[in-house]
Amino acid sequence: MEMTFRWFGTGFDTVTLKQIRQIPGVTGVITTLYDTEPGEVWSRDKIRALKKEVEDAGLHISGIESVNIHDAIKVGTPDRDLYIENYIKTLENLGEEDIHLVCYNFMPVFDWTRTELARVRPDGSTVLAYTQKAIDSLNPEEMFASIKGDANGAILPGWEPERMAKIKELFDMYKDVDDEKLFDNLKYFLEKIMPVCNKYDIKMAIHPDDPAWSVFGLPRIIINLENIKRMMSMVDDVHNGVTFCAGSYGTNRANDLPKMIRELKGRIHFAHVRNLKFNSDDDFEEAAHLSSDGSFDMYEIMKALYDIGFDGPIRPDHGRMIWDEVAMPGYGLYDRALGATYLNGLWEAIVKSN
Ligand code: DNO
Repeated sequence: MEMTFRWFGTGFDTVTLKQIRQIPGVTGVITTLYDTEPGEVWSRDKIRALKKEVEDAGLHISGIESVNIHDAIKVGTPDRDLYIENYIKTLENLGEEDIHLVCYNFMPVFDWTRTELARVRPDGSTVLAYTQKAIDSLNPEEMFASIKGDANGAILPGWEPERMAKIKELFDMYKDVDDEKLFDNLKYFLEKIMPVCNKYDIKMAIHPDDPAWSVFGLPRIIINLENIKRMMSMVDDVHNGVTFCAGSYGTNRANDLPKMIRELKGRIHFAHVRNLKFNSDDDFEEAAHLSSDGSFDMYEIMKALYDIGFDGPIRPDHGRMIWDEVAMPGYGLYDRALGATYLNGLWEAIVKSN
């Protein structure tokens, strides 16, 4: 396992590479070209410059999160082949630059969904939170406006204002797409990209839908073990794997996280490890990473990763906003650094007791 940290790039992230370098045990970053649009080819020059910047800071790129998928591919419109070709070119360029892990998602319209970006917890920290009641009383077109006031000026991944401005159009595009269609379109995409992934040994790691159920009536497929198994077997290649995101799969309390990890042995290429605190089955908030602050047993999650011989990157996930930090919700420095340190501590104890 390698402990890593998500970094959005200079100009987009309040956290610097120097700060990341000083978190004990963190050796790599998970990053992206944040100013590219889905469907665009990532040039080798831009990838190389990003790599150099990271390496000059004494770190390395452990993976990309995300190379986003154009809606034409998810919807399956006639122009999807063009965007798949562009995706393949981007993968080639990443492969040529020795980058071998790509996290992506196949969520329609919205990426992850939260109804609050700054819920206040008893200790005065603020966290991302979700309550189904709020979704049920909201028109999807108002979703972005309802949360953006708490974004601390940051552009949230998946919630880019240009995208949100086209929200009506987006919903319209997906009106005939159900779960089956989405599975078909994912299969079509994966079949086309597997040759280049094999050539360059690029591990594709699909991120789960968050929350792990349908929101606003949109189809959502990467939500549980059964569906992941279906996804893996429809294109049975080790490069077609998953990002095991504890906080996303964990939104559905029927998902047994350690059991899922054990069953996905060999196909988890990347792990996001964080905790959630449930107030009811459909109201949760993103607690500190520590087990006792939330509802998950973080030791059991790390132990399951250890037991399957997981050797990919792990990153702490959304952190609380603490110590008066002003940053992108979920992506400040302090609480994620505490998370990394805690997860490293669990890992060391597990290693030594085995
Ligand atoms: C939220 C993230 C997601 C994730 C994408 C992957 O904080 O976990 O935005 O990066 O879904 O494509």
